Amino acid sequence: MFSDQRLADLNQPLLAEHQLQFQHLADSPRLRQVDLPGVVQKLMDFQVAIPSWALGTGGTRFGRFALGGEPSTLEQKISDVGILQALNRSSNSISLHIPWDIPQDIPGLQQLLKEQGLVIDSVNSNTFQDQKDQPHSYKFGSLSHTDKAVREQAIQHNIDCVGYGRQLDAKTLTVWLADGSNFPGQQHLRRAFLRTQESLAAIYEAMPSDWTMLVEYKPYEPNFYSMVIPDWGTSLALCQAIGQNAQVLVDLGHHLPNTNIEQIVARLRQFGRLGGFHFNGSMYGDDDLTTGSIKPFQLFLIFNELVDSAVDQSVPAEAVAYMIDASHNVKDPLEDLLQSVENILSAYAKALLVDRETLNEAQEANDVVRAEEILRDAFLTDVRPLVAEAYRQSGGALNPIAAYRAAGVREQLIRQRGKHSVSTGL
Ligand code: LRH
Ligand code: MN
Ligand code: MN
Repeated sequence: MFSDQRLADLNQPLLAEHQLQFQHLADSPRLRQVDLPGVVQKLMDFQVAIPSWALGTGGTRFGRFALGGEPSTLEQKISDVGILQALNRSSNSISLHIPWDIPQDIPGLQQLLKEQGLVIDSVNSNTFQDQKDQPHSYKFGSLSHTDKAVREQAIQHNIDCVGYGRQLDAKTLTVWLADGSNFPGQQHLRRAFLRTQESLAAIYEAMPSDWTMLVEYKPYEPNFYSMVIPDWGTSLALCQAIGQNAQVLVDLGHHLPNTNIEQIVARLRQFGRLGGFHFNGSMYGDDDLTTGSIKPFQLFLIFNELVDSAVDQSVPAEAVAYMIDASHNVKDPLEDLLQSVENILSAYAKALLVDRETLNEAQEANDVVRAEEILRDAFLTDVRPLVAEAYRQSGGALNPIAAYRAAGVREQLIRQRGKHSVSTGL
């Protein structure tokens, strides 16, 4: 859909203005000390995975308003991520959700992934819904269930997910559990934790040694009295009990209001247990809004911790898996994902502009205002020319959303797939 020539044609009218803006930024006295080509290179290297379940219009329990042209097969989902990747060159991987995306034609999928320059980064298990023909129900939990037979079924499902992932060269299993209780007394809190730990350990044992298990936490929903893994402390304790390749996954929407997420990120980096992110925007809770749409300063502060810990020799070097987990019901999902990626890159760019040496000095001297102003200087910089330059240098569109609209992508997808195609997902 987007050949190099097509992208060059779409970029052409925007090029002169872009160059002016980039130069203006490069000439700013505050940034003269900064290695801007180095920053652009870091942005070009940064990749964020796209979840297969965010490519269709999200619904709420009250309803769903289909947009049309939604992908209904794994092949179509890969092709949609290919469109994003062609435009921003920053979304080169896909996260699968089993059983919504059971891979069938493995050689065909491998070929398609290769053509689009994509990889499968992780597989997510699903023990929060009962599947057709499944002998046991997850109504009262899965890995934490009181009945061993239910736990074994859930363990086996996770092992099967690893099997599917291996066929497509994924190396990460993400586990999010809906397990918990709705009423006081319903569940024995310690025993539920221990059963979960045992089940996760069994899955971990069955995983190849070069795989990572990401353990996601969430304070409430679908259970409203207690969740078995409600917070990062519980995730961390489970990971520490299981093994070094078990890591904590931070979903930005899975915190109670006003939680200091950047501090959680700093702690997990320090302990060598930050495995990855699910990026999204949150006003109240697990809203799954566009990343950076509600709290851009918080997103910047999270990236500030990531950049700071990356240059600190005392922090364990570890791979962090970046993924978006957002989906809702009023935007075109592909435009929403382009916005999310752009907001993530902007937060990263701003974090890279922080004058870290002066910040350290100000912190050591307890100069509160100076320290805060250093962060504000970086946060308030308009980094859009840097992000656009990263898109351009990596062969993408200077303005991915404008290019998406100018090319009439959604209209084409509706023509190909119809007005009522339905995607699997949340
Ligand atoms: C539920 C949830 C969670 C998982 C996703 C698959 O809250 O959004 O974040 O990662 O479903
Ligand atoms: Mn998530
Ligand atoms: Mn969620």
